Amino acid sequence: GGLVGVRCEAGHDDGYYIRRCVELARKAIGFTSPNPMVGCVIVKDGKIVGEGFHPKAGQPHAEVFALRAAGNLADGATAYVSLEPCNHFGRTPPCSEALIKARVKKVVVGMVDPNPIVASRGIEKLRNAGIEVIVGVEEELCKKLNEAWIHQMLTGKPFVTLRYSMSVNGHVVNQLGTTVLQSGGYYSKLLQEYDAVISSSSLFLEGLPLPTSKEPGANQPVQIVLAKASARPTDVPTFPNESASEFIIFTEEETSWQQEAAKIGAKMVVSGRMTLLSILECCKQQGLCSVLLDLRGNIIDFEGILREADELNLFQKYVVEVLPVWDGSTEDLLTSIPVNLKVENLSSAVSDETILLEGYFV
Ligand code: AOF
Ligand code: ZN
Repeated sequence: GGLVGVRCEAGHDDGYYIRRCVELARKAIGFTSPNPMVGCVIVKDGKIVGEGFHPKAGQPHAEVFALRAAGNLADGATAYVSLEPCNHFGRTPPCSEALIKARVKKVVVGMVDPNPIVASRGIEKLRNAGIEVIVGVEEELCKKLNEAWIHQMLTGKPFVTLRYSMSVNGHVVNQLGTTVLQSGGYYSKLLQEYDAVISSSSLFLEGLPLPTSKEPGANQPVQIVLAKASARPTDVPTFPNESASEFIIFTEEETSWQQEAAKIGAKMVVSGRMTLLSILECCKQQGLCSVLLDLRGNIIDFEGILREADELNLFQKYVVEVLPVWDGSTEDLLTSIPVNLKVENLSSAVSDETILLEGYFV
């Protein structure tokens, strides 16, 4: 009888169930904005008896789906939630009350809700009802899951990611890297996470593929097109109207694009001097909380914007794809490497694999 009173199951710890919550939450990737992604698991006697995630703003929260699935088994169970249960009447009633009503014994919370209308009130409510609450399990993972939502909740500004492809010798590569748009490619997966993607009109003039996610059933970001310096008003691009995407086109002055834009139902914004701040303000007004800036096309179009972003710290994250290509001459390299190195042999040292760099601006 050494096992008496000891759980014979795998004996998963709290972290395991919160990681499962995050996995569930991600099923709604791209679809919950302006709400966060949230997952919930109900565990009774070491077994999962109910799971749920928040599918879309306006629809029930994760806890509601998990409690529904658990039914009576929620009585005396432990609820795991990647985000603190809410305690307010928003588009849906408070989850704290739903958990109390279902008679759960314990709640394990990944992270506190930064939303000022929640901010620990859900936890307080549960504790006041005599429920044991543990806070901060796999907290980093839960924060990463909703990094964009947390940023816009705390700053009131959209979360902006800068994305570009780079040659091994450090040049921005404009034409390449299109294969990553295929289903399963990192960029295709990345795009579905964002509310909007900003690109240059030269992308269309050069016939490069539209930055849309190729994942089946994916969220498609709103296409924000900047018609800038390199786009002469007479160069009217053809916008792909088979695409299900919504378009917002920014121009500094009236162009002859209106007709083409109307065909795809695009909203035209004539802004005068185009600044990233004005573009982000527009995003905010449209309820677009996360934005990906795609540097493909003509880099000149982004010059002012990049300078502004740098000065005002408008970028949060970068995703850079280093391609196994050499861009232009070997001149830059020759100035920086020992002269006895054989430059001709360098290309063979580069693998076929691309390297992905992801990081944060501080
Ligand atoms: C939860 N579980 O699954 C989510 C929560 O307008 P509402 O009613 O959907 O409320 C939105 C706010 O509720 C959102 O800003 C965030 O603070 C919280 N989201 N809370 O307990 C969930 N999605
Ligand atoms: Zn809720």
